[in-house]
Amino acid sequence: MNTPGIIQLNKEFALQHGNNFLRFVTGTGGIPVIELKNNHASASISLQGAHLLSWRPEDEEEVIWLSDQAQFADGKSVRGGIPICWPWFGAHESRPDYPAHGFARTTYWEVICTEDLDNERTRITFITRPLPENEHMWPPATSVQFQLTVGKKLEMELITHNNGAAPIVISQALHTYFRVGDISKVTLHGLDDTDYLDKLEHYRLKVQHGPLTINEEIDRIYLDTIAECVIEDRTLNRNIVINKCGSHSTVVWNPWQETASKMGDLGEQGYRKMLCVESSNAADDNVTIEPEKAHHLWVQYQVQKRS
Ligand code: TA6
Repeated sequence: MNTPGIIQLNKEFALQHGNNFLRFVTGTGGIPVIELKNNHASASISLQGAHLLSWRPEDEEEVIWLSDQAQFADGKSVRGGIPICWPWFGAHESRPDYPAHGFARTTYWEVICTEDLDNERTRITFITRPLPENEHMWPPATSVQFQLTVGKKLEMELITHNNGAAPIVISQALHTYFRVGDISKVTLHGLDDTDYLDKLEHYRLKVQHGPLTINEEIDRIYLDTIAECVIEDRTLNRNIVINKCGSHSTVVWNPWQETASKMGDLGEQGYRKMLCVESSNAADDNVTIEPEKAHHLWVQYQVQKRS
């Protein structure tokens, strides 16, 4: 975006209160980025994809992993952060030529509101509208809004409205790349006894027994689960607690070394430092939205020190 565009965004939506701020800057590749700080956290969000790139609660290390090989360019998805997969998750059901994980992560989102909530939390509301290059892929008569609240906790809400006269069906995910100290010293809790589809074995149905440790490639859709998940990180000595609503599936992904090396933008050792735990509506958890109704996918993260 050109400088006048950034100046205009700052005029309309910048916030400043003492040392706390929200401002728009030109990020890598010329993509506009929001930088913000309040009493409890700092964050940055790219307007392409309304893609959160960083969330750092006060006195805490970065929580979100971003690849050092991430590419920032128009229409390119960013490896890391929190991509919004919408209005479908994974490959499109009937159109293999459509982009994986939908188009929301590579399209521009407009800011419609920024709010300073008592210096404790900062809220940004985004919408995205059909554009000539993607309108053929939109579910008919649909609008979508994304609300991000940054503070001690990170809260996100992805709201899909059906404004039409017929039901619509979507799938989606907040494809969060969590930053971990060392994947071999991480345990994921919350999915014990849960059925999952193993993408690495042609979506074979299996059952999780006990907590999850990761020492090889993993790509799973856990089914029929609304459970809180906890990433126990013994290196960074913290737990990341994940809560959600409006989602009955959870995706867990780490490409491990070999697959990562083929991806080109994950970096040599990146897989050691990340774990995707995605609050989703995936597989049989597709969502049908009736006319004049909306679906809310709500997610909240918080960090707790391990004792
Ligand atoms: O959410 C897991 C997954 O669907 C994996 O199968 C893996 O391919 C990953 O997402 C990344 O997808 P992307 O399109 O960003 O390369």
